[in-house]
Amino acid sequence: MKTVAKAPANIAFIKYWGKRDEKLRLPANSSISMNLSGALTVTSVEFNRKLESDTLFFNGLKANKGELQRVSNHLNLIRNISKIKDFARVESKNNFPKGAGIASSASGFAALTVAASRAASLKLPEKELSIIARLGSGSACRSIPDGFVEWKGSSKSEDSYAYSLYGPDYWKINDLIAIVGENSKKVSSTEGHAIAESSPFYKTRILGMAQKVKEIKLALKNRDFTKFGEILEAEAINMHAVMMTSKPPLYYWTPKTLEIILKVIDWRSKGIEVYFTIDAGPNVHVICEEKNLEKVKAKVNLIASVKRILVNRPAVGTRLV
Ligand code: 2P0
Repeated sequence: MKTVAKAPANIAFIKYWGKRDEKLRLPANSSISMNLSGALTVTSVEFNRKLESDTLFFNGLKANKGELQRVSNHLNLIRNISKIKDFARVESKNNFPKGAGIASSASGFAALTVAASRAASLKLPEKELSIIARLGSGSACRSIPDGFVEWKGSSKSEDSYAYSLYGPDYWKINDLIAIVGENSKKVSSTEGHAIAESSPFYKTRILGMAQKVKEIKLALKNRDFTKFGEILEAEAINMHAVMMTSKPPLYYWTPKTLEIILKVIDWRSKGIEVYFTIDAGPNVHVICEEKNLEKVKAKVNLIASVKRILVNRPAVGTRLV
């Protein structure tokens, strides 16, 4: 039976950078995110007795060996639980550029987890799906539940999963992704996590995370956009400071990234309430309230180095199609 699932990417307001267990993908801290309505992966999985190996297609093209291996390892988790021995044919499509710092691994492993587990006739609860997705790619666990999400850090695999804090309709805020670069990044996130600890600022960062999570959850509860924005923007800079001071240093920003950062700060000083966050890539996520969406979009559009804008609202999590 062929099963199809659709998963959103997510943007972390409090980020996951550094692991306490690399293999189990247990994060050094809890993180907070929002699912993105405009950055989706649709994945189909079909287990078939006649196949002699797993096959994987991305946007219609055969995947490379490394990608196939990571997906096969993930399918093995599901095969182990379901006792299915068949290989699978997996087809995955994104509506956003791969490796541009928009978490394609998040939506990818979330969709794969839900599609493959159902194709294997498993009916797993959301918590279980989130844990399995996490084992494929940490941030993928946050794309399983709806809307605004917390992924709990823990030293135990069974306790490190994501759950919904609020549904997608809870708060009308937007993430406009200003795309300035579509090239795949040179250093993968997995490699980046592994060297995070080499930054002299890493320990200080981690010590402050629990408090930061508490504060942003309070801002979210109060729908206090000013507090929310101030925390998420400082958090993005904090993470990038660790990235840039790792050994070797990771510079995900390009001059275009900084150009947009400065614009956002300038717009804010002129009374439009906008904030930014940045993932492991050059693109800037511009965060605003829906009442300012058109105004902000027009401003981002005027920046020559922005190739395109992906407009997102909060979205549901991963669903079978
Ligand atoms: C996040 N990122 O919280 C952070 C912010 C990028 C910057 O999670 O090794 O692809 O597969 O668990 O989840 C990207 O790292 O890493 C990421 P793995 P993942 O969204």
